[in-house]
Amino acid sequence: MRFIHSGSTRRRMAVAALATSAALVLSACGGDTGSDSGGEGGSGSEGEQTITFIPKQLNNPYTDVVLGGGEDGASEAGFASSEVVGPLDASASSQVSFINAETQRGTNVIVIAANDPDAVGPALEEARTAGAKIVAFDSDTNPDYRDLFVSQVDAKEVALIQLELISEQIGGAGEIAILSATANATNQNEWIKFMEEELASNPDYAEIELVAKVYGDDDDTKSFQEAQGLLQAYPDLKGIISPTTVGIAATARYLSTSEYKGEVALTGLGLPNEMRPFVKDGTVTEFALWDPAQLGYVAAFAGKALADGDITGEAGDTFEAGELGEREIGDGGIVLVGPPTQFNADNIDDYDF
Ligand code: RAM
Repeated sequence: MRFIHSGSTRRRMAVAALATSAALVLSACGGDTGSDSGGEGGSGSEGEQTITFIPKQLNNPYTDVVLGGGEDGASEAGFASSEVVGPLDASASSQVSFINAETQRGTNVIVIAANDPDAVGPALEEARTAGAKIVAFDSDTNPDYRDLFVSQVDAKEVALIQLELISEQIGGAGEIAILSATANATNQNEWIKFMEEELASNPDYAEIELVAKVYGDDDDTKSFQEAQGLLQAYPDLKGIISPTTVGIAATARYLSTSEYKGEVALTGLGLPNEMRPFVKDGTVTEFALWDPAQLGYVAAFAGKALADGDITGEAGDTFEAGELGEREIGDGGIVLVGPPTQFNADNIDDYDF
């Protein structure tokens, strides 16, 4: 499994922690910062193209791993410069001003993990009119606003893995809750929708009841408090699914020092490095995730293929994604990265991200 965690990734974390204003711009590949592509947008010639990543938020360790891969991909794909800009919170409209700034600068490719599928729409439309190619990754925009979406894993598969894990961990019966990120996030809502459909239709889950959905906004403190609130509100709760790396880590931290440790199951999507202590101390049995670095890496190559005019984002288009090989665009303009891995006490030490 490919994994990239460069020094520059750690540098970015440090800068993000210091940032006090909404705007943050970092040059990753060196060279200029896109100013000489002025207004040409997607027409920049090969070797002069610029790419900017706009994650959901900067102060999120998951984002950091994704962008480490993005930075490597951008440099290997041949972008002249690669940058990361973005908000410090994942609220619906927090990315709009960053998109507008990239349009002004004439950035050739904008890679975005949308905090809201529609709030970013008008700004992305303006960017496209100016010539930019739009790659959504991690969390899709409304498909009208992007050229393609690089998805970690098939959304239904992500949902089903988490249900299988929680069902195993609670013996197939009892009350469960979902602790999500923000209420607007496309990826979270897609996964939750598939989980609810499966709970309602799969007889294996007939005795599992989803009693609550709460939102920690991918904020550590809020997620911790939401976890605490769930346990207070639902004394019979048997398990929590948290399909967000921030949420699962905060919930694990809460459970680990509470009377519920080992009693209330917790699974979802987590970073092995954050979850390791909670697997070792018995708070968590098993959880899942894909390799986040691959997501950024493939998105960069997809952006280059779009900017070069090699692909348009149509189903059936293919492009080379460096050391990860050829990728094909599927229905809905979706490129799958995957596969997901399940982490437990037996294998967690084999992973370093
Ligand atoms: C969080 C974010 C992100 C999601 C991961 C699993 O960091 O919500 O969008 O893909 O978790």
